[in-house]
Amino acid sequence: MQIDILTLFPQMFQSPFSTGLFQRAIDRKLVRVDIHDIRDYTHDKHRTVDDYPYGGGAGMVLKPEPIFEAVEVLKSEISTDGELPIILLTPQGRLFSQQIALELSKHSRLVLICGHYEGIDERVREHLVTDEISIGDYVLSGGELAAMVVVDAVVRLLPGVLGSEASPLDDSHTTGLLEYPQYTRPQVYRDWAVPEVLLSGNHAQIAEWRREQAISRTLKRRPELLDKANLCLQEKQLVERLKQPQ
Ligand code: JD8
Repeated sequence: MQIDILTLFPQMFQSPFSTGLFQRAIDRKLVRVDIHDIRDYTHDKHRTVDDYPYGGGAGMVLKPEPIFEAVEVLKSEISTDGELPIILLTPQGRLFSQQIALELSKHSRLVLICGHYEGIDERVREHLVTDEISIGDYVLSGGELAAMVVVDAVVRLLPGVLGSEASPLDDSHTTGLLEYPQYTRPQVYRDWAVPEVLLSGNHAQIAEWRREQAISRTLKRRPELLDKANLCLQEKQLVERLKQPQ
């Protein structure tokens, strides 16, 4: 997969993509992430990327020309078979989810556009962008951190990025349940003991305990997730029992 990111703050992308899982995926050529400075696509002496809003009002608006030109250069560079998603990170976008990450991971190429502080000329949305994504209902100062969130969630789904032992299909939000509690040594820390069942060596019983914990935790913290989770009859009965007042 090749990911191109358009931004006014290329430096912001340095550390996340040169660390851990990302670095490994890039080194192994499973993904390529290219950061483009929108300012490089201006033509005037001052490298102007924004201007006053028509109709007046506070703040500035990102000009359309550098963004169109940057995307057009990217489009001309490659013969993408199939459509090229051009994604704008914006509070007005569809709410990002594991489902959307999975959908994006099927493309061979993605272009992400990040604004910062200001709004963006509406003609970019209307005539260039093919998808608008928001990572959540809170206000960020720009699209950069949102782009990193999207890229992180997508890249770990690419074949070969996770080690063989971890499967993205087991992830919480793919299974539809929150994760069960985990423990490591010491067996007793400050009087707090690890649940007995985990020391039993009885793998069937451990699996059952973990599934129960995942279900009761989900019911308590994110009950709306249970509606979409894949539960067997026995697990559905457990949910009903847990719902009864104790
Ligand atoms: C892009 C500028 C700043 C501040 C309007 C547009 C995503 N989930 C999310 N929250 N916020 C953003 C986001 C915010 C952005 C930009 C994404 C570009 N801003 C805001 C308030 C006034 N501008 C986001 N994805």
